[in-house]
Amino acid sequence: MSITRPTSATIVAAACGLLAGAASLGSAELAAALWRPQSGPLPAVGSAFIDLTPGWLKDFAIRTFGENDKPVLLLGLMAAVAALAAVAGISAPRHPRPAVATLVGLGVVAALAARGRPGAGALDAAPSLLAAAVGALTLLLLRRAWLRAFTAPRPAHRPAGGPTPATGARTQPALPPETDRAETDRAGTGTDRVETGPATQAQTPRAADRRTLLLTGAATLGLATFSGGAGRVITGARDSAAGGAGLVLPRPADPAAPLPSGSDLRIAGLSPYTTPTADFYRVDTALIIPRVPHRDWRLRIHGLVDRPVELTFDDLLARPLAERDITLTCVSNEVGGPYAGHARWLGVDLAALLRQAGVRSGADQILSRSADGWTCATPVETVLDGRDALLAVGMNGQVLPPVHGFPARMIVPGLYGYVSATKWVTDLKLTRFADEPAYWTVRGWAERAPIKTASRIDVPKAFARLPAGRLTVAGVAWAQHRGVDAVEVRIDGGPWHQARLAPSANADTWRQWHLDWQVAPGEHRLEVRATDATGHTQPSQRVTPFPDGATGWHSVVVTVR
Ligand SMILES: Nc1nc2c(c(=O)[nH]1)N[C@H]1C(S)=C(S)[C@@H](COP(=O)(O)O)O[C@H]1N2
Ligand SMILES: [Mo]
Repeated sequence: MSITRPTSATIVAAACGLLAGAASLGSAELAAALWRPQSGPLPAVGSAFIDLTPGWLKDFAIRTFGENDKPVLLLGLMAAVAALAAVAGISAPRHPRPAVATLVGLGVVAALAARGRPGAGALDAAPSLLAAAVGALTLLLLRRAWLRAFTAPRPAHRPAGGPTPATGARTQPALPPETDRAETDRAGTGTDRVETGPATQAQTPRAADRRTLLLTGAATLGLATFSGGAGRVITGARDSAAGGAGLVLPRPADPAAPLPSGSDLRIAGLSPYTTPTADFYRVDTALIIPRVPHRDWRLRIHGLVDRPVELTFDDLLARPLAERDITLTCVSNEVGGPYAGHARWLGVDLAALLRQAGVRSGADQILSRSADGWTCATPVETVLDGRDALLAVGMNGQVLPPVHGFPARMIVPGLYGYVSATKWVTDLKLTRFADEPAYWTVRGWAERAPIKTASRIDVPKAFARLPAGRLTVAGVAWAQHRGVDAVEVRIDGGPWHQARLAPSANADTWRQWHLDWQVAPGEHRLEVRATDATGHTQPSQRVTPFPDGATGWHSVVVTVR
């Protein structure tokens, strides 16, 4: 078998497939925008994929692509659809049924995925079914145009007394093999031109067929761009309307004290004490950020309670708001990793809300649920033990941004995000751990997950090349709700040296630290470890984030010249 260059006929056929795929996705985008953006075929399949991927693959994606894992997944899905659509286009002339079945099949799979999302109804399948129909229809239309343009012209189109076909293939009803087709095409065009005569008669039958194909293609492209673009515009308008723009939050009844002076050492390259909201890490399973207009938002507190509660956003704002400094950390953070951030949160006292509902003695778990169906299991006792657990509506002096959970999210100091920090929260059910596992517990992550004591070197950066002399080593350390008591640094495995600790707002936040050093030229390895207020020092043993958080000392290697 030899590899031959694809003929122009084949390339045009592939383009027809791609156009059908684009029209299909474009129309689905518009339909989904009119209904629910999450119901679109790509988000639906992508979300199902996220929920179904085994932990190792998810870990790989997070390690490799970081916070770009979602765009990478969407691009991958689009590439897969494009490839299948192109193949469908190429096979359509001779095998129309499998080609159409490919596009319809994709749409049906997407429809099933959309229907199967948490909280989805029958209508959620509609955009994908529309995609299937539009894909099939446009592929068939383009196929018909392609056949006319690239195979034997129908005798009816020939001028009376027209030329005898140059080859037998021209009158053959069955499709010739690809190579013949291209030859026929070339021969045909040549013959037509010779016979056309006056330049004013521009359209030979063959050229007319080509023009029809081009127009059909252009119309399909127009449909794809218009519907896709309109879908985008509608979704964008809805998103900004639902994002709480113009919403003004009440002043806190219980404001946070000003940050202690010196809590931010302001060393270049060191993470600022308060993470600017725009730089705050984001971790969630949402391919499309849930948009819940605050006027429609409701929070239900039910399950093992004496008095089920339902709150509107106004009810929430009518309660006294507290402002608290709390550092959030993700369990998936590797040693030295970026998934920790500090913010000043504004919210209502979560414990008071639960007490109002009256938690029954049997309940040991708060199963919180987000607008997109994600679930999270928080131990009841951690919320009721007096710590500053919040139902937060504000972050760093502003309304909670959509990516961080607008209209409301949970924040519980001392617990990793996956067991405490439900964004877009709409439901709190008091249950038992033994009865109802949450999203990540089902996938093997620990049921209980207090944040482990950790420290990170921010300055110097790994593999930095530095001038000899005084070297500043600086970073952050956290042990939320216990507090960091000491940070030690060592160089090249030597003795540990106490770093200077900056003050922090409270034990629920991280602390900055730094240490100055005289270093000799050469390659050096810097290591850090923290000790929390219970006297526990970070162990050297490296453990992966799964199933309850990484351990080990962060180290960086630098070269001093
Ligand atoms: N609805 C919802 N809330 C969620 C998650 C999620 O996937 N869905 N992820 C949690 C995890 S694992 C973490 S670490 C924090 C991160 O919060 P952030 O994105 O605001 O930094 O949100 C938590 N809340
Ligand atoms: Mo997380």
